[in-house]
Formats: sequence, structure tokens, C-alpha cells
Amino acid sequence: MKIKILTLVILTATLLAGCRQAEPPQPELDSILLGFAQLGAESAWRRGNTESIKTAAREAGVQLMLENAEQKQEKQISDIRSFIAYQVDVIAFAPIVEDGWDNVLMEAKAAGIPVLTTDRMVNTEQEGLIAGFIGSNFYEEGVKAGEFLLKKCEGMSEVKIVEISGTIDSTPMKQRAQGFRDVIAGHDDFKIIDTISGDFLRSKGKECMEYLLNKHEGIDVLYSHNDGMTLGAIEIIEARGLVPGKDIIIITVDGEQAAIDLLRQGKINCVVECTPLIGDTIMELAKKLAAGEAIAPITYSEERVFSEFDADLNDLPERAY
Ligand code: GYE
Repeated sequence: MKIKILTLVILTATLLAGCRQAEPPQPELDSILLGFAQLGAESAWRRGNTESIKTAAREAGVQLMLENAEQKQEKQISDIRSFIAYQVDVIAFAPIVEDGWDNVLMEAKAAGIPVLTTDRMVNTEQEGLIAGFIGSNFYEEGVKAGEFLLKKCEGMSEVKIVEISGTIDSTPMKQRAQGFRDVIAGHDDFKIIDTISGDFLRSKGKECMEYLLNKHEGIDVLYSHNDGMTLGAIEIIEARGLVPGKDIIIITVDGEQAAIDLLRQGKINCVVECTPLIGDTIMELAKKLAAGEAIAPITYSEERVFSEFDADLNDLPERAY
């Protein structure tokens, strides 16, 4: 009898242990919950950015709640509100434009949730609503675009430039325009004869180029704020029988694979790199914020310029976006 009871006890214990093994794995104790409010999916850059964030979260063991605002600020605000209601540990977002965030940021602050801006910046009236920023130095990108132009067109006179800019009032649109202007200022032979927004969309890049070519004779240079719009503009330039890269000098920003390919073919003259691959750094910063640590107010990505002056164009590794 004793043996039977003992067997039963051992059996029950084994079964219970078996049951425990079948339980779903518990999240790591130090795993944090990050709410990320993405602004849209308007370009290859943006899609690469979203992928980078998803992969980095998985690899860093961060639980990610991801929302996509489809280019609407109101949706982005309500996405952030839903993260506050959910009491996430950290909120990160890529603000579509700079203004209009104060209320929702004050709500996050009142809830004790630190907020990280990524990619683009915000204008706030109050101090301390944003814990930090991680992304590109768009002003520098504009400077690099201008510097390439000065080198390329050295000695030329009356250089007519048209600009297709990004989303109005967004940080990259404002700073890429400013950096470029600051470099060419004082060089009287360089004139921006027109500037028009293509909203970072390839389809609008086409429309803008159509409009610009109808309106102006003898355009020498196109400065476009992203590759998507540039690809659209090149379709139109070619349809008009003009040779991109020769009849019109083309300077673009981002560095997606398609633009690097056209640079190799001579249809684009300069690609200023802007990397969307910031997921890993976002996770590092989010973990610090969740642990109550302070972070640097600004963390910039390291970026380069690719241009027809480079000798290594054929050796570049495959781009991830
Ligand atoms: O250049 C563009 C995207 O904010 C840096 O947004 C980003 C810009 C990028 O749609 O392609």
C-alpha cells in the first residue's frame, strides 16, 4: 500500500511538473512595453524604418505596440493617446509635422510616460515634454547637397535650380531647404527659381516635375528632398526626351537602393544619405528611459554622401531600404 501511495505521489508530481512545462513562457522581467506611433508608409525610407524598428524590438526583447497614422496628424495624436491609456513604459513617435503636439505631450507627462521623438522633431511651448531625439541631421544633409552642387557647377553661370520639397512644416523639409540655401547664399550665379512640395510621394514627384517643366525653360538642376519624388521626377524628365543627370543635374536625399542604382547609371548625380535604420538605437534609448535614466537630448545618425565623384560606387554593399 505504502508503495502504491508513493507511486501515486511521484506520478502526480511528475504530471504537475509536466503541466508547468506546458505553460506559455513568461515575458522577461526586464522586458519593457514600447508604444511606437509611426507617421505613415509614404516611401521606401519609411517602410525600411518601420522594418528596422520591428526587427530591433524583437532582437532586444522589447514588446512593441506599433501604430501607423497614414499621414494624418490627428490619427497620430490618437495613437499616442491610446498608448497613454494602455500605460506603456515608453512612447516613441516620428512626428509628421513639428507643431501641434503640446496637449498630447502634456497628457503623457501627467501619466509619467517618457516620450522619445525619432526621425523628425517637434516644436513645443513647454520645456521637458520630450526626453530626447534620435534621427538624422537634416540641416547637414541640405548643406551636403549644396556643397555637391557648388563643386559640380564650379565656373558655371546663371545656374537655374528647382526644388521639390518634402511635407510642408516637417523637420526634413524645413532643414533640408535651409541647409542648402545657406551653402549657396552668396554665390550669385545659383538661383532657386521655384520650389514646390511633393509631400515625399513618388506620385507627387511626377506631378511636380511636370508642373516645373511646363512653367520654366532651361532648368539646370533638380534638388529633391527624397528619392521617391526623384524617381517620379526622372520618369517625367525622360518622357520629355531630356537626359536626367546630363540635361538636368539631379541631387536627391535618402539613399535607397533604387537611387543608388540610378546614380551608377549616371541618371542621378548625387545622393545624400539619410538612414532609416535606427531601430537598434531606439531600443537602447527606450530601455534607458524605462529604467529612469537620462538620455542625450539629441542622437544623430552617421551618414555619408554618394556622388558621381566617388570611386567606390560599384563596391557599395546592398542597401537595406
Ligand atoms: O527622407 C522620406 C520620408 O523623415 C527622413 O520621410 C524622413 C523622410 C525621408 O518619407 O523619404
